[in-house]
Amino acid sequence: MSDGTLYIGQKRYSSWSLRGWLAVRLAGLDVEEMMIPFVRPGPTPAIATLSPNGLVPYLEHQGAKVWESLAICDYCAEFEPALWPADRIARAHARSISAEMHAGYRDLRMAMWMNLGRDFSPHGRTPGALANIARIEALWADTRARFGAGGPFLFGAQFTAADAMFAPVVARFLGWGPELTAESKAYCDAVRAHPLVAEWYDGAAAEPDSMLVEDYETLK
Ligand SMILES: N[C@@H](CCC(=O)N[C@@H](CS)C(=O)NCC(=O)O)C(=O)O
Repeated sequence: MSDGTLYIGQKRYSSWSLRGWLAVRLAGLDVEEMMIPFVRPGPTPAIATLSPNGLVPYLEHQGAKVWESLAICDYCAEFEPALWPADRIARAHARSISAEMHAGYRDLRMAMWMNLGRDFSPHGRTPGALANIARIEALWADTRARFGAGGPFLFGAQFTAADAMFAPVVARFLGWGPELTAESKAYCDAVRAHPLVAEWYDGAAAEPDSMLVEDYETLK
């Protein structure tokens, strides 16, 4: 008997689910994974009626109900404090960049949606998406320069909640191939090689064709 359920969308498409799933797995919570495939046009009725904000990821764990990926990261950090950097100043930075991710980059998200099974390069380079990418690259470079010594992730050797929050951005970059600095590419490669990220990609590849969503398979 597990301690609860993590509700997610298709691994191929659900960028926010990836964040919540990584946090839950990094914290080692013993929860069932329940996938509710998106239907289009949305919202997906089974998700809309289940989760308080009508969205996934949504976590039920030991009586707690947690929605919004950043809140799931914080909840998971109660069980695995290393999800955030131990140092106060690094932790403040990690929370700030994670909150910025959570609240922003809408142009990037609209122009370069996550589809782990497609190579959409060289499309999606709208002015807004490129502006978001420039900001993300600057933020990654600054974070790595200040806190990343000793490992390939944003805060060094430890894959933190901040890396979980940016993992879907990495997936978008790998799928749409925008021009990136060598440093950004190295960070993307490190995230893609993380065993949990690799496990998510494997799960996406194993999803049946019946879960494909035409809207996310074709360029607009
Ligand atoms: N801010 C939310 C965003 C969650 C979100 O937008 N989830 C999308 C999927 S990635 C969703 O559930 N969509 C419902 C639908 O498409 O029917 C979070 O951080 O969890």
